[in-house]
Amino acid sequence: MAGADEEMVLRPHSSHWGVFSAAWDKDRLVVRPHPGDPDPSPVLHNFADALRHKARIPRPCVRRGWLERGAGPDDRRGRDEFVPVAWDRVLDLLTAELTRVRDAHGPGAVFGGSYGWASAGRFHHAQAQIHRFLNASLGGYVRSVNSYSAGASGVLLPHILGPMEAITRHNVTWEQVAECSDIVIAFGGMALKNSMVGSGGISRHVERGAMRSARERGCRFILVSPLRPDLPEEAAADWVPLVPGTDVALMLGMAHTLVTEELHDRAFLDRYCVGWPIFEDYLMGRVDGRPKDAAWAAAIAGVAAGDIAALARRLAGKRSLVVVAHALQRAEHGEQPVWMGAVLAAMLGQIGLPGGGYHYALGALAHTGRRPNAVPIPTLPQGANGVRDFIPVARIADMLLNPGQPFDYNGQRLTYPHIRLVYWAGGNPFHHHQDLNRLRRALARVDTFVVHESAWTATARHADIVLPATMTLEREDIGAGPTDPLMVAMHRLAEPYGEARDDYAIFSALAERLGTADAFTEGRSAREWLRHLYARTQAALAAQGLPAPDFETFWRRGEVTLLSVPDDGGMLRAFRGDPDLNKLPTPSGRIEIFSQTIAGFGYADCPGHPAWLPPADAPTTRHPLRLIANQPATRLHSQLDFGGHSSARKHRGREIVRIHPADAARRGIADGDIVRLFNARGACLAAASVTADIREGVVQLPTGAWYDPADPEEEAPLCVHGNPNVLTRDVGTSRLAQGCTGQLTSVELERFRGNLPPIRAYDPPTSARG
Ligand code: PGD
Repeated sequence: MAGADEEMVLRPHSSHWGVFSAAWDKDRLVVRPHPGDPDPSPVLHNFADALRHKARIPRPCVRRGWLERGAGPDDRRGRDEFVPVAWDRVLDLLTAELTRVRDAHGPGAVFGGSYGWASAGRFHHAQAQIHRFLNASLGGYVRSVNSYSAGASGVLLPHILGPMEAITRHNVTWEQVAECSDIVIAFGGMALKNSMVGSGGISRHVERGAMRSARERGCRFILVSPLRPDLPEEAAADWVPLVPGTDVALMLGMAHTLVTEELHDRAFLDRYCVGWPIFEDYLMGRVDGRPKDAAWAAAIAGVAAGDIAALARRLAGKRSLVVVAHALQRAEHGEQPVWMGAVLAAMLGQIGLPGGGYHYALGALAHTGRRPNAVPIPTLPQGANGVRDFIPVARIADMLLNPGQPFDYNGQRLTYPHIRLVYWAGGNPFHHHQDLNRLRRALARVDTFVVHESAWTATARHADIVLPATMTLEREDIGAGPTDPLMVAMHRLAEPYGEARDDYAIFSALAERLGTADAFTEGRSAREWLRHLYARTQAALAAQGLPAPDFETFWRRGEVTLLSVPDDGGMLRAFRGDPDLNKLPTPSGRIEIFSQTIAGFGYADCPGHPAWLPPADAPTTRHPLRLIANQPATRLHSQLDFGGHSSARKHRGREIVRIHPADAARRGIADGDIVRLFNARGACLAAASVTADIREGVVQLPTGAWYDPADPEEEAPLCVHGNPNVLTRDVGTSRLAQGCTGQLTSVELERFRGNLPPIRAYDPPTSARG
């Protein structure tokens, strides 16, 4: 077999879940991880079957109702047939519609927020492409701010510590954990399924090895999560399976113990923080008569008071690291665990020391715990947006359903614009958004919904105009991430599927028709853009006296090594060294345990210091189970859900829901049974996996199984495949950040007794075959 491999010409490429090379062995695509990767992601195996899968979109399609009756609100979206249309005609139709909307309503009637991860290549980066096109050709668009990943923390952190990047990308590294940490407490864990992913590509998965080395040196890990797999076996963690969404209460109980036993670092709090006395009054119950002691916390978090107090004692006086996962803030009041984690770390006095202190989102992505690149990586300039309106990204359905209505965000009172046309490329809102039945109603309101996609996702099925995009393997690009040391020449590995075109080619053709081609393309072909974007990184490497091969050499070799900044702890280390010279970029220049700015906004759902705020969406008698709808292990989000690795890990075609043996027994559910999860918003099927690795009263169904309505004609159809976003709530984290709250909701679950409906999520829609 080695001989056969040697004959194959392996060509480099990259993905968000790993750098790799691939070659054709007859008609089979063989994928090999980068040889330098110590722990490659198995998700690479989703590629092989994906290229020619029936889910791919071969040609442009237009929804029959839109084609026959024209643009306008229509609840047939997602229910209608599609008509294949030739490229020239569809581009003419779309040009006319873009022109109509722009001329009649202005570019402020176009939503181009178009959230989504798309592919690793930095030139064919769908977000950059669509934003550049809308700026150049329409004069702008309504944008979205922040992300579904870090909606709450992205707004909170600058108020209390500093910019997100400084906390997540230039802070404690995995090397420091391996060498210096005595004890790491991970709220929400650091699951390898999350750190296997880094946007732009990742050449070395180091997390498992770092945790193993730390552990072998004697470092202890504590996992605070309802799910045991949230830390790998290598960490040999002590597991604290708390009630989901109660981390703040548990942290407060620990903080109370630290104060009563005088284990907190008063000198650190005085020198480096503002607002400790105000918070201490709250903590000790001087404000509301309710001390937030371990017994109080135990009743909320479902962890024994003695265990909570013991946790606090274990951390004190050591090189302790407090980690808070992204997942915790993707929930109601998601700002609070991020803030309280920082306060707990401040009380322990280790912030800014090697391997100690606070690291929000360590292990939540491959970007974190690394050293940032000291040279710029390629990015496609997006031009200037002439529209001022924006929404926090997860407020899309609110915006479409409530044009002209006010909403709060980060101290501002804003107004939802009236959107006529939604244009999406490189994202899947029917994967990423909450309460999908509400999203369907919202998208029915617009005049036109345009989607570029490589496969028939539910988002494509709800569009009016579907333009087939190439997938990454079908084009050349440059892969690079902000904290990965390799820049990769992504070679083309396959011809485009059917009539699929690159997003760049589609936007270029539209720009040509709109008379804006020069502004959009600047006269460059895709290959010329790669050369152009490469030149900036090359010049920066040369300026540092480092190897800076010309483009041809880079392309031939397949990669170039970038320069990383030193492992110096970044902003927090410098601040610790001299807090007067190296003030934090907060209003006080210190860590804000109390924020006068946030308090001044007057938001009851986000007061001026971290606090325990009970969730409105608590379990009820009808929906007694807490559902954790987290990131999947078998794919990135919904990408390549039809690929071999993802498909093989389903059961009878359904996504797996994990349930505790006691909860399963109570409902007469056995391992492998098909179950129905339901609440007031919707219902879906999944296959039960009965396991003691989950806290009793909690079920876990990952995101990413493509939405598959049994009968799309229904208002709230059963998803037969297992997309948890039919169940989640579409509300913001708070009036401060308005982040996504998809991580947690309440459900009931029962054995499904009917005939099992077929999975049709990957079948092309009616009339679009061939
Ligand atoms: P992806 O599946 O990555 O999900 O949401 P996101 O929309 O990013 O979607 C990317 C889409 O882009 C895919 O359909 C893919 O086919 C398409 N695509 C890839 N390359 C190209 C290209 O070059 N051109 C075009 N036109 N299309 C392309 C992810 C989002 O989900 C995120 S980041 C998070 S953190 C959230 N997590 C949760 C969660 O934990 N729980 C819930 N309930 N919901 C969540 N939603 C969020």
